Amino acid sequence: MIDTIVAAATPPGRGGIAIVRVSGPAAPQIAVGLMGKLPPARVATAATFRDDGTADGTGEPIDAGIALYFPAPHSYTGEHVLELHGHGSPVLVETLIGRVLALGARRAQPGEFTQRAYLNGKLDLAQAEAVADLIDAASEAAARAARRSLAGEFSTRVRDLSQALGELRVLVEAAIDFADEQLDVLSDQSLQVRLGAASAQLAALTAAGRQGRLLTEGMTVVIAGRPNAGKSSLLNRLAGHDAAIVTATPGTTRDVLRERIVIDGMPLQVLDTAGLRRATDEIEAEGIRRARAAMAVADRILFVIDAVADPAAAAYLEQRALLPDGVPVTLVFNKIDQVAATRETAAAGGGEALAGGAAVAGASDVASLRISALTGEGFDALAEHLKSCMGFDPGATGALSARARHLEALARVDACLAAAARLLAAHDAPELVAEELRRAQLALGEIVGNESSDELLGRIFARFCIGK
Ligand SMILES: Nc1nc2c(ncn2[C@@H]2O[C@H](COP(=O)(O)OP(=O)(O)O)[C@@H](O)[C@H]2O)c(=O)[nH]1
Ligand SMILES: [Mg+2]
Repeated sequence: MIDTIVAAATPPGRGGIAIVRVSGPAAPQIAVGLMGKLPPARVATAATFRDDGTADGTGEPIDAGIALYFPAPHSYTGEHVLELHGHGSPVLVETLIGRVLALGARRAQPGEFTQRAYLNGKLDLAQAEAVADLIDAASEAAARAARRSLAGEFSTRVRDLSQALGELRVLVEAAIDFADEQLDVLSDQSLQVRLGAASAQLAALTAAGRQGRLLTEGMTVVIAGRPNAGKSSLLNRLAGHDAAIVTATPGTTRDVLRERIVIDGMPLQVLDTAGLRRATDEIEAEGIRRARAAMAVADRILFVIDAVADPAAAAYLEQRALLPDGVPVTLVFNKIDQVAATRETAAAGGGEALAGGAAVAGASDVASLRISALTGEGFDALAEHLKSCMGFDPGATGALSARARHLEALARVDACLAAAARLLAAHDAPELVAEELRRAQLALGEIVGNESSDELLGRIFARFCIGK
């Protein structure tokens, strides 16, 4: 038995109009209990919302406003929905909700209307998520990306890709069933071509989703490095205020600090962490453990080096093996204001000081920048670097709002397709190729939330009416 839910659809506070929304099978009888009649379907109807005794018209009026009734299945949730538009007073809203509860509804959980829309097939999972992204959009570009995903563009492209992979599977499964002709089918160039096309489709989808994710969730950048390198100073300058405590005492930062900043419309979550070294106490050890956990899920690590104390980036070379795999690193040589001074002193003394960031032995694969968190030098280049390495394009028009979970699923699809391509190239084991394709489809199904393998098998048999 599905229950009936109620909640205010407008934000709390005073305003011109407040809307209370009711969804579920009891919505019609609640309408009658409240107004003495059920408003005609989809027609804005003036009504008085009354307390007890409505049926005989004696109930005390709570408010007068507009009622809208959307009979199932033609509503947002797919259930009977009743919208009550009243005066925007928090007291009236609460009284009205209280009355609806007395008439048999219960309070809705967060997101429950959209959850019901999903369960009733009004939206798929990615679209349901786009509803939240649209509401949360912090910029016009983010709203545009969410709108496109909500309209189903992202889901459609996921399904198209899934279908392409399904067709490929059909061909590969055929090779398994006809073992004698296996080589012929597998060596068919068209398989390779189709797989290549699917990979290209995936790459375009991932790129659109990445832009959208950058617009909605922003990327996460973790600042790491030795104690006293200037990590907290870097965070403070990026944030534009003193978010973190900066002192000359190593080991000052113990917990992970998060700041949200925006660079040219790209939201950024910047995390400052405890310096990486052998901890001197339990709190610092926990801080370092948290620093490593934060790095593991970062989009990029800014590894801060004290360019004066450590011009050859020994701190990085020492930590390199301990950094999480697959998270790109930028070496940030800090305190260059001091380097210049040191260099002058050294030059005066006839020597040559090492200018940090010139080249780091054995670390040619990482980007490196030179900044001064004290003076702000190099921060424009840092901002440009962050935008370009994240692939953020403020003018991008094809962005589709996507979540980390979608991109993670797309990454798994990519791995499966790469594996399938390798197997195919080796003219080997069609079962394994089919398995990779199946796993790729399952990952895609997770995004929209409704791909079942039974459905897929059904499609295979429907296409391959094998009468041989
Ligand atoms: N000269 C100079 N000093 C800096 C710079 N950045 C940080 N410092 C100093 O270095 C010390 C450690 O800075 P802090 O941000 O707390 O480093 P953290 O331990 O890595 O977080 C403080 O005394 C800062 O004032 C810089 O760019 N130039
Ligand atoms: Mg610090």
